[in-house]
Amino acid sequence: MIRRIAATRRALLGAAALLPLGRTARAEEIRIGDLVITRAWSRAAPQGGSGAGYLAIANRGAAADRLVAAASPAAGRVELHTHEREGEVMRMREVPAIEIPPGETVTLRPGGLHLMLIGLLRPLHQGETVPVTLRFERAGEVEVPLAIAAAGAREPGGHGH
Ligand SMILES: [Cu+2]
Repeated sequence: MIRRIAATRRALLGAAALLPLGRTARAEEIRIGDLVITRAWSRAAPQGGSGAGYLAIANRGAAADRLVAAASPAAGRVELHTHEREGEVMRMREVPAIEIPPGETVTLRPGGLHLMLIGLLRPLHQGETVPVTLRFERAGEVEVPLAIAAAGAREPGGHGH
């Protein structure tokens, strides 16, 4: 079941890569179990650096789920991060999991919860997509293409500073 979903996702990802970015970013909705994932995006970043991953996860089910791990063929590793205030500055901190309560939508966004793609094995180019595999405690694994926006963008499809 999980494998079949992954294969379907891969096929869709191949097709999505041929579409203009804006259309891809809006149309993309990924379902796995009770979860619906939308607005999956990233930002342009150089090889060897770090990239970020953002997305909205809606839990349409009656049971809580948790995002417990993520990975990408484009990065050495992917961590789950949050931002927290430390005196006057905001710092990033790794978290072991991200809770997805039933009936709620959790949004990973700049300045808040996010995926951290550490040690990029290739540059992230604006207009392309980068695949990330998310592992949920209940729903299982799903591959999600992140649409790459400009460096410094604050929203999917957004421009830089
Ligand atoms: Cu981070």
